[in-house]
Amino acid sequence: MTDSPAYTPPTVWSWNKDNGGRFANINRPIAGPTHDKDLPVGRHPLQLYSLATPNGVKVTVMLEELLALGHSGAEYDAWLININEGNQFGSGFVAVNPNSKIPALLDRSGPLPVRVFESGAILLHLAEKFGALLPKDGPGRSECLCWLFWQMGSAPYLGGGFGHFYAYAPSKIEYAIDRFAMEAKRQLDVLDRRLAESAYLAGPDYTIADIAVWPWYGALALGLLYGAGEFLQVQDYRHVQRWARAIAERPPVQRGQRVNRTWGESAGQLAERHQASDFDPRPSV
Ligand SMILES: N[C@@H](CCC(=O)N[C@@H](CS)C(=O)NCC(=O)O)C(=O)O
Repeated sequence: MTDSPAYTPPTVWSWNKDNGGRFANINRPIAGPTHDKDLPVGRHPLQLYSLATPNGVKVTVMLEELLALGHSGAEYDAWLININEGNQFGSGFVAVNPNSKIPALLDRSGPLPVRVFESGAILLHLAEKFGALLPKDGPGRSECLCWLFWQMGSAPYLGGGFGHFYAYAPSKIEYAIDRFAMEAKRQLDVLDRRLAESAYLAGPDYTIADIAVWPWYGALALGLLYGAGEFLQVQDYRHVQRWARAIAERPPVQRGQRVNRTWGESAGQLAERHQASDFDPRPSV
């Protein structure tokens, strides 16, 4: 292993605002709003405040899947929260998610608005509200919730661990990349073994467990995350590959990936979504 520059932590940690990391302008050690800013509200009962990162895509895919199943009550307004510009620290956003992270949902369909934050909680809220994409009872439900919560606990090692040190950290630290590459590969193997015995994570049917896991591990397997496909030899996880490709072909998944996306090919971008026709191709000017 190559040596990293020696660092001895001081007795008491202090905030170095100039540490130069990719997210140095938004990361801070305190919670709460930094500025007053109300959130916009559209005409649908479901108001989503998000960005098309893997955590955001889980929710837009879920909403597009529900609409495709005929649940018209899942119509939604998706508003863009630009986390690189600190929109997640506006007072209105913090009122919906005190953790200042996308995605955040305001369900205004009842007498009082209900706030829902944490993507796993949002998927569960929507699945229960519409009675869809979550087995009602029995072992299938339990299996679905296990994989949903597995994702919530595991992905920070992939994103905040492997992805951060492999792609974003200001210097390449061999120890950190090794540690988290090992964990990312172990997680891919966990999924591969499960998908060797089952078409989808919870059993024979596609559920919110797949919707939660796919934007992270499906994207990783398809070589779309951190440019790390070759490094992690993702093609070796054959069952994950089969599952990832099948889900990528679903039209609601393709629509959901476009919502609140402001980078990449222009045909793949839809900064805000307020109705189904927003996906229609725009006439070129
Ligand atoms: N556990 C949360 C994680 C959400 C999360 O980490 N969101 C990121 C984007 S993927 C974010 O908003 N980051 C902004 C920040 O950290 O200031 C969830 O699943 O909803």
